[in-house]
Amino acid sequence: MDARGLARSVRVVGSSQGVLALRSAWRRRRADAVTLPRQRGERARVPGRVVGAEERPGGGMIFFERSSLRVRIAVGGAVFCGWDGAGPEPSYALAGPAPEPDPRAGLEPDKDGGWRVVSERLLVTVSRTGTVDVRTPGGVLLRRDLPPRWWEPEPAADALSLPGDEGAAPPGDGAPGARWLQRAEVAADARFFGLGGRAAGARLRNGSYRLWNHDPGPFRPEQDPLYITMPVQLTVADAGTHLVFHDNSWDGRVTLHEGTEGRGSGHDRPGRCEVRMSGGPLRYWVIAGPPARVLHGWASLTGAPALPPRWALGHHHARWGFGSEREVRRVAAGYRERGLPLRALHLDIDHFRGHRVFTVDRNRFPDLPGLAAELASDGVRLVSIVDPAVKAERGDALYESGTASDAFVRDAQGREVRGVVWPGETVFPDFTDPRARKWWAGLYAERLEQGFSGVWHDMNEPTSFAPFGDPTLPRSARHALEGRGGDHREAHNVYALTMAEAGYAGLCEIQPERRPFLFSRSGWAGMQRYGGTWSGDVATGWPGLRASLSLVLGLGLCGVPYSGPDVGGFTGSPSPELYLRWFQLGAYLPLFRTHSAKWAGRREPWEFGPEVLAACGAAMAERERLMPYFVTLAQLAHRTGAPYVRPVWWQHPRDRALRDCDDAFLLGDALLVAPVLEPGARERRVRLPRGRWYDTATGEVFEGPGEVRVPAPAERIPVLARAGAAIPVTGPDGGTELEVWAPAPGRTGSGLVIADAGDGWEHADPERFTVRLHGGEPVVVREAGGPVGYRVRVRS
Ligand code: NBV
Repeated sequence: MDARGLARSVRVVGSSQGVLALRSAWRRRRADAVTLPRQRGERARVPGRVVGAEERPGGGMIFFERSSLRVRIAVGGAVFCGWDGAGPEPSYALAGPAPEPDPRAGLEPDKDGGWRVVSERLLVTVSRTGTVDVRTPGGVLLRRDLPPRWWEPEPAADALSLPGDEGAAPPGDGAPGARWLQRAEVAADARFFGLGGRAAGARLRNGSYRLWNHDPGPFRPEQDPLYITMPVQLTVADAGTHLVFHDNSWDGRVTLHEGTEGRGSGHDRPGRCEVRMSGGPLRYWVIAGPPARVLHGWASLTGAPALPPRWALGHHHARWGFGSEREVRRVAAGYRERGLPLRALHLDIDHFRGHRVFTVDRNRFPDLPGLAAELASDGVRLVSIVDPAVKAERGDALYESGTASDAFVRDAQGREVRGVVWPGETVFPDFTDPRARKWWAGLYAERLEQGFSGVWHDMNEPTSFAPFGDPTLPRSARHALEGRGGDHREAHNVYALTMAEAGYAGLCEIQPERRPFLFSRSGWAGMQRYGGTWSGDVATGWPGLRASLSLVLGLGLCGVPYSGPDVGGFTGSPSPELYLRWFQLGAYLPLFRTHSAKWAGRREPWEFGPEVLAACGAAMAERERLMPYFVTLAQLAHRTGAPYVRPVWWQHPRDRALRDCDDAFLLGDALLVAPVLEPGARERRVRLPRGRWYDTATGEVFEGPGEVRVPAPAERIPVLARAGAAIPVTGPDGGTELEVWAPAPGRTGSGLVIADAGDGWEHADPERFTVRLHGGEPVVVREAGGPVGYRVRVRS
């Protein structure tokens, strides 16, 4: 949060907070100045020349004069490179132990004294000075990592890794070790995606992106970084698609420069990418292949995306400042009376007693379990916000129990680190400590007893209000880091990830028969194992609407498939038109939630006039109709890592025009959604991937690839269906039916249904269908044989 944000929060929670925040910011500055090693001189180091190599499982260890490089190809094809003795573990990103090395990948001498590791899917060559090339088996270059450079603090630590050092833990005692830089080159035509949630994406333009989770306050698209940063880059080029993940949670920066092509002159300038880290290990993974395979590989490495319960795929409504049970009932009734299918209501910090997490203000919310039961009978769940900061006050039950469990972050002198958040002076659980996680996990029982069905983690970058400097914990604050010990410089970016781990474990343990519903504002690589995320405080305005889509697309490509914006934006009052266009986009995103700040205008669909209400009603009805499709997409994301919301180049990454298009998206394989992102538009251009597409509203046929104009009246945004698609939808009788779009002549189509029970862990078998033309009419056949089992509705 910046000064503006602080000023606003001070207005909300009182000026005494401002004084506390000022004191805390000074304390933070002093603690860091006293504790963190002052920068003396630095000595630069490069690997030097190769001096030897040894075969190791999945590849080998290559020794240089002043460093070593472990190259290891895993079963499944992911390549691991670790410099200076860094191994794949320990890692907060990996879902479990590092994947087994591929026994078929071997080390061989290469030309000019270099080495190479050859596997079925990739060829890795290491030059005698430490340049690492990753190529397709056909020899096409995907990326070239130039020899890294380290800067060791003086007097130089003995960072030279000797033979036998493999697997040594990265610096974990809080010493930064060396900062480092690695430059890479990619194809001149390559486009970059990823790096977590970046509002200006989804395609990342030239520039520098910081890796440090941050609460920017209400943000506009040009603001960076935001709440979720990740050293995960996806590069898409004619040569192929690949993901590179630098497994390092320290503060860093990625600088990207797209290349330029010499148009046949042979003078291509490669795309460049530079990663700088302020400490921690230099180790990275590369996963290559078509986009779907890359995301599958990423999910295999870092974990399957959590499966939300079915209700979480419906419409949610939230507001900071419902303020009372009465207001919650009024809003729920507003939806009910208008026949608008609402699935969840979210209670923000105003339902806490004095903003204290895991409490209830009983004056304003006297009977939450009763309210929850009443809403549940209408199919509406309650979701609770959960902030990590705990009011630091003797006698406070949560504070006392956390203290008894020694759960809070301490400074180098062993004193509790205090910050300032909504309840006033607060302490922060150290989620990198397994004991603290266990303690925290148990607290979710209280939320479930209050009748909540899910949780919404906020303020977990972590944010501590500060009128100056970084609004987080001191960089010198100590963390357990699973027993290795270290400080906030290493723990900061994984704070929310480990909080999510605790919350998820708690919910699983307390309600083992239910799927936890959890989404978190901040996070890091691997967060999808525990749940999703949302846009955070996206500023209301047309740029914010566009940013909403960028965030969802970009996060999906980092393996986090479940997310969505604050529909209508967090701040201010959107015009009816902006609200409607946001709502129409939201209806096709995994998390479909209206939300806003306490000081912002209303976000209920009926607050914007009858036309907007009618169009919002239509969008909500369509969302409900598509529910079986969303359930299938959630299952697919869980099983394969493929995001629900995919860039339009997903199946055609070599189509350069598609690569540059980020104003539309594919929802699964079957639908292409083209939101209206500009005021006044009543039609829009849509760039189509190859094949035949139908405007689902008019039935008009379009042939891709190419750009077409599609009507976009106020009542709806353009949605196109792929020819041959069989889409599971809710039929008029409430049962699932297959909506079928005829394949183009001479072609076939397909469909998939994964009909899960909506909650619980029972495995549902995928049902696959083929669509063929017979006498000009589409016919659906179950691939496993037997009757189709669903009513078929032909739409074209
Ligand atoms: O808890 C209040 C808000 C919440 O509504 C929002 O969604 C979060 O992103 N929260 C941030 C804290 C304060 C924001 C100024």
